[in-house]
Amino acid sequence: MILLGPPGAGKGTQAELLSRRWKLAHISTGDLLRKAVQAKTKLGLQVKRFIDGGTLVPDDVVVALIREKLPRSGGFLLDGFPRTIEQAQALGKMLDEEGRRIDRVINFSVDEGTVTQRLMGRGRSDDTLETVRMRLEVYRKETEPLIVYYQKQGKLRSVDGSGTVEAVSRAIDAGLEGTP
Ligand code: B4P
Repeated sequence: MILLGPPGAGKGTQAELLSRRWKLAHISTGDLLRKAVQAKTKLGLQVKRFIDGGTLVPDDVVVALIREKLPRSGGFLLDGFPRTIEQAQALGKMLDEEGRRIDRVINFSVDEGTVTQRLMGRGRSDDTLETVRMRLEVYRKETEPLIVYYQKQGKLRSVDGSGTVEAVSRAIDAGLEGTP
């Protein structure tokens, strides 16, 4: 399963709940990249400026990270990946080679005012107003086209992400009904 949506849409929040309920491995590229930055690993030093500036880490770096972290068997939940068409194509190819596939893509629709307010309230180091604006612009340009990409594959379920954590969780459950 993939969670798709603008920054601050609640992907990370719902991923925690979903991965527990559906017993899926939870892979958050944002968390993995932030941990690498904190630990000052080679990867961390390479990606810090992208995260701090609110732009995307280059596709080849993130795809290599996913290749390393994707469990070889069992279900998984991707939170914050893919974020570009190139990343989605690389993921599709990777899974095809292993005879696996993405079953569902949950798209969180939330307006920009709401996500900005949430992120400003969180106060992570990349949650400044300037960076949030940049992340939203990058989302519109690079990530939003994935909605149509997965819609065409018949995998997309859109949920209203603007309610409470519980309301969004219920909307996801309803959207997943009938999922094999
Ligand atoms: P991410 O870590 O993916 O961060 P995000 O999009 O800001 O957060 P998310 O949508 O998960 O929101 P959350 O649940 O935390 O990315 C950070 C950076 O990493 C990117 O800018 C980029 O540089 C890099 N990166 C990551 N993946 C990449 C990729 N694939 N390619 C390239 N670069 C990549 O919720 C936000 C806040 O809202 C929280 O405080 C939460 O408590 C609150 N909240 C959540 N749901 C709520 C609700 N229903 N009501 C009220 N508040 C809510």
